[in-house]
Amino acid sequence: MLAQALDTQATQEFASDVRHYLSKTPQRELHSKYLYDDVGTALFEVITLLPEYGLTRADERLLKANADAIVRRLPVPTIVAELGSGSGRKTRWILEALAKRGYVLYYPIDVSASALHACRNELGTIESVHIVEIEGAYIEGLKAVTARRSPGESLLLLFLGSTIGNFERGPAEEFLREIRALLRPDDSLLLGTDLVKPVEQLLAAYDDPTGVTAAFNLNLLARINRELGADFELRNFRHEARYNETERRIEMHLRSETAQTVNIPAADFQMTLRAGETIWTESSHKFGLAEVQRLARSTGFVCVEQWIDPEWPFAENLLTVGSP
Ligand code: AVJ
Repeated sequence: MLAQALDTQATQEFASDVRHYLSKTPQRELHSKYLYDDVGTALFEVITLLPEYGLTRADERLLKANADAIVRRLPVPTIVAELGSGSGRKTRWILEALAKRGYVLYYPIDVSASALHACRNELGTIESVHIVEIEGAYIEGLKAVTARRSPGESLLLLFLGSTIGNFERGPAEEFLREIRALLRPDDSLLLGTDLVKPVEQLLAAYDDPTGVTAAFNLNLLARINRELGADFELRNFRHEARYNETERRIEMHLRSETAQTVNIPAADFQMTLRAGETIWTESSHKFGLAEVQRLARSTGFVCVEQWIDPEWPFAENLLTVGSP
């Protein structure tokens, strides 16, 4: 397909999702996957540097410290695929550890072409590692990988950074089952999960005093303005992070500070927001260690090991395809 046609298709899907999620009652929503356009991706990279946001550093520390231990559990040869590779920075340790045993094929899967470029820049020079970029959504990308591999190759699938936390708990389970259905015995899934921690610590991580997370959240409205011709007045909205105790998750919202009407021409949509009404843009679920083990079991995996960061409660969980 022509790039132009793909672009039009993506924009139409964005428009119809925006209309659908903003129409939800009583709580309007936007899908968190749309936070990551080029601006959003760059802002998220800054978030990972904030002192209040320890998640990414914990993820990286764990992978760096335990790459050899993780790799020791994998058959030879093992190829690697990653869901939402981003810049690929934390993947280096796993690839280097695997490359000690021989040639490694690495498939980063990402919807963002710029993330895939960054990934090649970051990892393209590691000796014995061959990168094949897959531009696309998670499941379609994973299907493309499994369709290409040879019978003797095991797969290590990486799903890092607690991105699983963006799913509600039911859909997270369904998603893991879908992944499981595409895997074979001997395959594994390395799943990063942010752990439950004191509420004050979580609120500071998702509402930092420099306002980077606020910019990251507000950029979603700016993106709708840019791509769908909308007239969101960004200064009339405020970033808000809440902890939902029952669901054990951080919720990001955008609060309309006044009563206002917004037009989104490309989505053929108009809405009037009440003063104080919010648009829910993202959830970040937090996990317990035993919960991850149960989640693995209930989706056809076995959690064989968990590595926990002592500084910022976060776990790297190695799941293998269980015997039936
Ligand atoms: C990339 C989904 C793991 O939920 O912590 C960071 C995204 N949102 N700050 C997270 C995010 C606000 C992040 N994940």
